[in-house]
Amino acid sequence: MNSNSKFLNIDFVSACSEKKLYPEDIGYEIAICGRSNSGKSSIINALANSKKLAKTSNTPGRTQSINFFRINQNDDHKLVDLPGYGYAKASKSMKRDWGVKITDYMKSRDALMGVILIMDIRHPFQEADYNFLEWCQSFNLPIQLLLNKADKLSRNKSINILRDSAKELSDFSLLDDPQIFSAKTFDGVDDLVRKIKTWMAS
Ligand SMILES: Nc1nc2c(ncn2[C@@H]2O[C@H](COP(=O)(O)OP(=O)(O)O)[C@@H](O)[C@H]2O)c(=O)[nH]1
Ligand SMILES: [Mg+2]
Repeated sequence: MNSNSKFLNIDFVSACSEKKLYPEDIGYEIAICGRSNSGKSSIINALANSKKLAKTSNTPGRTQSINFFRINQNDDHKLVDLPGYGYAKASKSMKRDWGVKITDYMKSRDALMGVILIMDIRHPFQEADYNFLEWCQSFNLPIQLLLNKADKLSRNKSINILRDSAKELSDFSLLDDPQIFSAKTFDGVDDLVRKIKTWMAS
């Protein structure tokens, strides 16, 4: 993997609405999860220093497909943008559809080796986040929590929330220290690029 660049070279592979369309289950994959609108797609763009690699949206609940991205032109290393959960206005059938899609993905991928969980730093740890965290734990994967949109708060406020979040996470295992992040100002991008490279090299 190219270790010189500050950013990752990321390119889009496919958007899959069904399991049978997934790319081959080889190499290492990191899934990006979180409530809809928390900034999953924006974070993929920030990691690549690109504006339009992953489609971002002001309307929550848009990404319903599972989107695969290749890292550094290597089919063995992928980031996966999962459909967001916790969208209050989602219909029952949308929620069921989300559950099926994400369960199909999480249960079937041997390549999956880590999860990046995104929360909006202004309202972290909603009920849907706890549910997801608990469920996610059963897969025995390392989880990195990012508190995104930190540009919306003062530094002091962000640090207080970071501290509270670390306490919240102490009940869960396999979680690395949470990080403050901003896909807008690139705060935290260096650390996340480093983390992804470490995960993929292990
Ligand atoms: N201010 C700010 N806005 C952000 C940040 N990350 C994402 N957004 C905005 O939040 C909205 C949802 O982002 P998106 O990446 O589509 O979220 P997703 O649904 O989780 O993929 C968009 O309007 C983004 O521009 C951030 O770090 N700071
Ligand atoms: Mg998205």
